[in-house]
Amino acid sequence: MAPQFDAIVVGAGFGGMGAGIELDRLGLSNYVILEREDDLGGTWHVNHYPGLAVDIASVTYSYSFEPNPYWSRLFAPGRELKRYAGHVADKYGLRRRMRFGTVVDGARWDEHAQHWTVSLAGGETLTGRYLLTATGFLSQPYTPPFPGIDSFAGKILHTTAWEDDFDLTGRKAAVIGTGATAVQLVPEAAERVAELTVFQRTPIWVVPKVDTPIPAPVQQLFAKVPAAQRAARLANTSLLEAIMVVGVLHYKQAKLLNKGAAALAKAHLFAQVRDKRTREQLTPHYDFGCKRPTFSNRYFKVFNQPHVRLETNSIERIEPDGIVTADGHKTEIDTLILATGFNLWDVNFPAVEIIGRDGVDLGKWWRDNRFQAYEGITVPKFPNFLSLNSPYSYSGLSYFTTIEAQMKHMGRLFGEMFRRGEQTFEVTAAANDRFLGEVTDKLGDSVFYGGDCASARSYYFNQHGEAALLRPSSTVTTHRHAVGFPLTDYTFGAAGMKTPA
Ligand code: NA7
Repeated sequence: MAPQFDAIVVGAGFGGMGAGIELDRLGLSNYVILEREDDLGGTWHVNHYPGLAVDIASVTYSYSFEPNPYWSRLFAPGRELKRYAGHVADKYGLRRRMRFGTVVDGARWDEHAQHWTVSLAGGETLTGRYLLTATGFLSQPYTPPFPGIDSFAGKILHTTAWEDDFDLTGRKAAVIGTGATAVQLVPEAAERVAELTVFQRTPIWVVPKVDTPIPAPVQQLFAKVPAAQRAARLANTSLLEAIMVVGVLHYKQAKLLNKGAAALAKAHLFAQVRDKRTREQLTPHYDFGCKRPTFSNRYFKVFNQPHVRLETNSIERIEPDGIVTADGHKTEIDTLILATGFNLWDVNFPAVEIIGRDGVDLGKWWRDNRFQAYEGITVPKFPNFLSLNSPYSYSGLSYFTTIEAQMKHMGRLFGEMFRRGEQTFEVTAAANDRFLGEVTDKLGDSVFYGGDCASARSYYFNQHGEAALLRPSSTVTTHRHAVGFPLTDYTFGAAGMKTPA
C-alpha cells in the first residue's frame, strides 16, 4: 500500500525548511512538515527574550540561495530572523505543507510496507516513504531540579518561554546561568530591574562584538548588486572558518591563535570591569573553544553597576522568596529567570523515539554504542531516514553551513536512488564505521581533546566525555563530501531491502 506522503519532515525551523526546499527540487513534493509549536521558525520562534540577536553575522547566518539584503544590523535581532523564516516559507511554498501544534510521539520503520509510520500525540498516525528529523540541537529546554523550586512564590521565567508582557521594572531578579543567552539578556534585564543577581557556575569566554547598524544605502547596494552581499558573506564566513578550523579543530597545531583569542577576551574583561575580584570570577579556567564562546560589548560592564551582583557560590535550594547558596547566604528575589539552556544528550538525540529495521531503537543504540551518524546524517538499520541533527553533523560556525551541506547530501543520495529506479536507501555499517573512525581521529587535534576543557561543563561533550557534536572538517571539506561521498556507501532497493554489507 502506498504511503500517504513521499516524505515526513519533523521540525519547521531552518533545517526542516531547507529539507522541504530540497524535497521540492527533487520532485518529492508530497510532503508534510510537522511542528510542535504554533508557528514556524524553530529557535527564532521559541526564543524572544529581551536582547535576543543572532551571534553569527547575518550575511552568513542565512541561506546562501536566499540572501536578505535588508538586515538592519551586522548581527540582526531575533525578530528579523523570525521574519526571514516567514519570508522563506512563503516564497518556497512551505507554509501550506506545515502542520503546527503537532507533537510527534515516535516513528517506526515498517519493513513489510517499506515506509515510516509516524505516531502523533492524540493517536493519529501518518505514513511516509522517507522520514527527515530536523528537531534542532537546542530544542529541549532545561530546568535544573533545584530543591524547593516548586515552592518559589514569585515569577519564574525560562528564557525559552518568555512572556513579552511581563514587566521587569522594579523587580528583585535573579538570572541563573551565564551562557550565550544570559550574556544577551542580562544587560537588558539590568536596565529595568531594581536589583539583579547573576548566578554563575561556569564563566563564559566573551570577546568584543563588532556590530553596527547596516545603513540604508548599503542595504540598497546589497539588493541591487547581490554580488556585493555575496562578497561580504564570503569574507565573514572565511573569518569564522579560520577561527573554527585553526583555533578549535587544529588546536594542537595552532595553540597560539587559540591563546590569542583568550587574551583578547581577557583584555576585554580588563577594560570593562573595574573590580579585580569580579574580574577573576568572570575569567574562565578552561581553554577558549571548549564551550561556545560569545560576543558582547555590554555584558561585562553590567557588573560595575551598584544594583547588579555576581554570585558564584553554588545554589543549594530555592525558598518561596529567595535563593540560598552553599555558604548559607540567601538572596531575596521576586523574579527567577532561568537562562539554564537545553538538554542535548539525554533527550535530544533523537528528540522523538525512532525505531528502525529489526526493532532497533535509535536512542538506545546511540547510548549503548557511541553517538554516531554517517556524514552526520544517516544511520545503519534506519532505511529512508535522514537525521539532520545528528552527532558529528554540525559543521562550521553558522548552522546554515550544515543545513546546506545536508541539502547537497540529499541531492546526491536521492539522485542516485532515482537513477537506479529504486525507492529505498540505507547506509552500510562499514561506511558508518569508517566515518566514525575518521572523525574520532581528527578530533584528536581539537581543543576538546588537546586542550584543557576539564572545568568547561560544555554541552559539546556527551555523558561519556566525547565531543560528539561538531564535525571536525572545514566547510569546504564538508561540502565536498556532500557532493562526492562514495555512492557505494549506500545500498538501494525497491521493495524488500537486502541487509547491507
Ligand atoms: P547554555 O550555553 O547551555 O548555558 C546554560 C547556563 O545555565 C550555563 O551557564 C550553565 O552553567 C547554567 N546552568 C545549568 N544548570 C545549572 C545549575 N544546575 N546550576 C547553575 N547553573 C546552571 O545555554 P544558553 O541558552 O545560554 O545558550 C545556548 C546556545 O544558544 C548558545 O551556545 C548559542 O549557540 C546560542 P554551566 O556552564 O553548565 O556551569
